[in-house]
Amino acid sequence: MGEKQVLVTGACGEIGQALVQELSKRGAYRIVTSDLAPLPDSIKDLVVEHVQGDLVFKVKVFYDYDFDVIFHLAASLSSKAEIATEEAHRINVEGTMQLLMLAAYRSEKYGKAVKFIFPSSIAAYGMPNLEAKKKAGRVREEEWDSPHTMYGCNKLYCEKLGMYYSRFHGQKHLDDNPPVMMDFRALRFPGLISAFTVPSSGTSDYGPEMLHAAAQDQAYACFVRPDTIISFMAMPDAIKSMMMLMDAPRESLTTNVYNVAAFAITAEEFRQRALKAFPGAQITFEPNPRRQGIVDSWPEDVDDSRARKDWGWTPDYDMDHFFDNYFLPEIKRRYGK
Ligand code: AKB
Repeated sequence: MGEKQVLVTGACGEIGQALVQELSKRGAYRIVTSDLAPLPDSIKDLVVEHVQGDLVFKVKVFYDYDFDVIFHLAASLSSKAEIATEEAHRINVEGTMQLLMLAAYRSEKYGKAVKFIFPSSIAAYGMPNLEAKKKAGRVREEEWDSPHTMYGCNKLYCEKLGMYYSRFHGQKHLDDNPPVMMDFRALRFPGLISAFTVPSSGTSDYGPEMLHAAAQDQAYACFVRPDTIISFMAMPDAIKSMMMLMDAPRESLTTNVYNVAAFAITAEEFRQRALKAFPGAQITFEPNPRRQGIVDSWPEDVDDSRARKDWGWTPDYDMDHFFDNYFLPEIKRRYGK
């Protein structure tokens, strides 16, 4: 089988770098990337072409490319999006819309369904208060979909746009010979943690920030309360889920949007794990009301049984395995401990 042509937007971000490395390791992809920034050294040599700049304006460059798969990762994350709402809307919604239109156009014109893999997020949910959050426990895809943040609204709306372009665009599905439609597949990720990169501008960042700070003997003031709980996932599992969803036969998919989960953990549990690994770690709690409010509106955990049933999803890393066999060994190596 020949090489598949893949576009990865937001390639310089945490998910982008890890995804490009995985695609390159697999070896059957011609990887094109885009981002506002130049490519970092970690992936520079793995990519055949990088288009630098604002996707909203750059997307026209891609109209002649025969992409098999588009991973659309470029986004303004939740904390930043809450401050710069208009910019977030432009990046998160207009950028996505432009790319969906491209995928829909290419699919219909050339009769080949472009796969569009879209990382959505637990930010698409909105729990009205802590009592409801505790009572709800693990939430399903169709529950509690009233996000409290600009970023969450953007993600939820773009899921709907993806469904529209892949199923109903132009209402041509009602024709006798409907055209080939693009193939939209979204994953709702929890907070992600990489041992190799540190996140920025998100609100689940307190978990990875705390651990990376502890490993470098830096004091860390956590911006949420100790009892704050949401689900997290190891970056290798996030990449695994994207590859599995990409590979899943279309007939096996019963929906366009899938939760994926690994382990729910409190901020205090993060602190205890950090102290166990780095006994001198200085971790305090100084909750920021706005960021606390955002995390409190996200569910404790998500129900990913639909992904498990439809495409065999299961994470490799539960909480113990994540700390003992991925994060701590890698991070100790990274910071020379
Ligand atoms: C963020 O904090 O904005 C993201 C997310 C949970 O979607 N990491």
